[in-house]
Amino acid sequence: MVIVMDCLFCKIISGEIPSSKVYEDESVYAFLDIAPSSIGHTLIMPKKHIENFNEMSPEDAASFFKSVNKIAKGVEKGVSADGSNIGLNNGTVAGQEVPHVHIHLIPRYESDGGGG
Ligand code: DGP
Repeated sequence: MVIVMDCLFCKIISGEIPSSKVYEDESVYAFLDIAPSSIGHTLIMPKKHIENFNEMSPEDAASFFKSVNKIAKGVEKGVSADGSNIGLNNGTVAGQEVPHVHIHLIPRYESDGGGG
């Protein structure tokens, strides 16, 4: 596994910076966003340091999205969500603030009014 010690999310993976862990296996780490857009807003990232989606190999992307699929279903069920927004800010110009690729899983609820 590649850990880059000046990377905020690598520090979260290593435990140097605490986080509210949602899920972890040998290749993926998921944790609650510090500034949640909804209850259960979860960030899902590969443990391997990859700055953005374009730098992922097709094999790593396929494996990562398999994990995202599993975690999204688990989180939605766990927080009794009615749906979710699943997104990835790819590059600074797209709003990516942390240069370690991650998915935003934002649970949505009938009571939140729906829509964007
Ligand atoms: P993005 O803009 O797509 O790079 O999203 C970065 C997200 O990371 C943003 O929603 C806030 C979250 N975040 C930033 N720093 C921390 C932190 O130290 N802990 C946690 N749990 N989340 C963080």
